Amino acid sequence: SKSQLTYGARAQSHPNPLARKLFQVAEEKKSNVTVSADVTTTKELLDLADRLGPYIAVIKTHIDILSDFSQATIDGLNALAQKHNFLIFEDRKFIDIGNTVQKQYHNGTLRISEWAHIINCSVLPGEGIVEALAQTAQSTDFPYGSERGLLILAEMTSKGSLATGTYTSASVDIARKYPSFVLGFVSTRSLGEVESTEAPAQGEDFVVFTTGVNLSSKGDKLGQQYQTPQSAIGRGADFIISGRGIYAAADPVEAAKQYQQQGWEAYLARVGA
Ligand code: 6AU
Repeated sequence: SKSQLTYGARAQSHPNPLARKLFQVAEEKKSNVTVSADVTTTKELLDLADRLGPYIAVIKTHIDILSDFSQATIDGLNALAQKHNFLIFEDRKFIDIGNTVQKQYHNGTLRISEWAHIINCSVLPGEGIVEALAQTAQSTDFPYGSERGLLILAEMTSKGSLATGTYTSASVDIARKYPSFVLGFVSTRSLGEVESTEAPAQGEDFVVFTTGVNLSSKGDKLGQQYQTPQSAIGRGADFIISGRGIYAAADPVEAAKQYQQQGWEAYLARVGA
C-alpha cells in the first residue's frame, strides 16, 4: 500500500489527475479534513464553506437536503472552492441501474456532474453503475473544470452494516477495473489487502476516505459509530470526514482547526515525517 508515502509523493506519481489534485491540496493546506456540511439551507452551507474553507481539503455535500437549492448555491460553492482551494464531494451514493444513475448524475434539478469533483456510489447494482457514471463524467465539458472522480462506498459506519465481506471485495474488484475514474473508497480502513479477483495494477494507489470521525462522541442514537482521527488514519484513511463533530461544535472554526491538526499529526506519524 502507498499509505507510508507522503501526499506530495503520491501527488507526483498518481495516474489519476483528480487524485493528484486532491493530494496537492492536502499538501499545500496541511489538511486531510473533509467537512461533511450536512446543513439544510444555502446560507448555512456557504457560510460554513467560507469559514472552514482555509482548514479543509474537501467539502462534502448532501445537496438534496437543502430546502432552497438553486443556481446560487452552486455558484456560491464554486466561488468558495476557488477562493479557499478545496474540492467538492457530493455524497449522493448512487445505487441504481446505469440508465437511471446517468440521469441522476447529469440531469434533474441538481445537475451534480456540473459542479461535484467527487461523487460516490454503491456497487450493489454491479459494475455497470461505474461504467455508466464514468461515461457521463467523460462525455462532457463542465463549466467549473472537468476533472471528475468516483469513490466506491465499500463499507459503512452504521451499526449492522451489510457492506462487508463479498460486497467489500467486489468493491475492490470493480475499482481495479476502472482506474481512470475510481479514485478509491469510502471505507473504514485501507482495502489493498482484501481478497480480489482482479490483480492490483503496478503502482495502484487507492485513496481512502473514512467517515464517522468525531472527537467528542462515540456514536448517535440512529446507529452511527465514531472513531477518532488518529484511529481512522492509523487504519489507512487518507482523508477523514467529519460532520457533526465540526459543524455542530460550539465553535466550528476551532473544531475544524482541531481536526485539521490531529489529522495532520496522525498522517505525519504514519509516513514517519
Ligand atoms: O460526522 P457525521 O456523523 O455528522 O456525518 C457523517 C457523514 C454523513 C453520512 O451521510 C456520511 O458521512 N457517511 C458515509 C459517506 C460519506 O458516504 C458513509 C458511511 O458509512 N457513514 C457515513 O456517516 O453525511
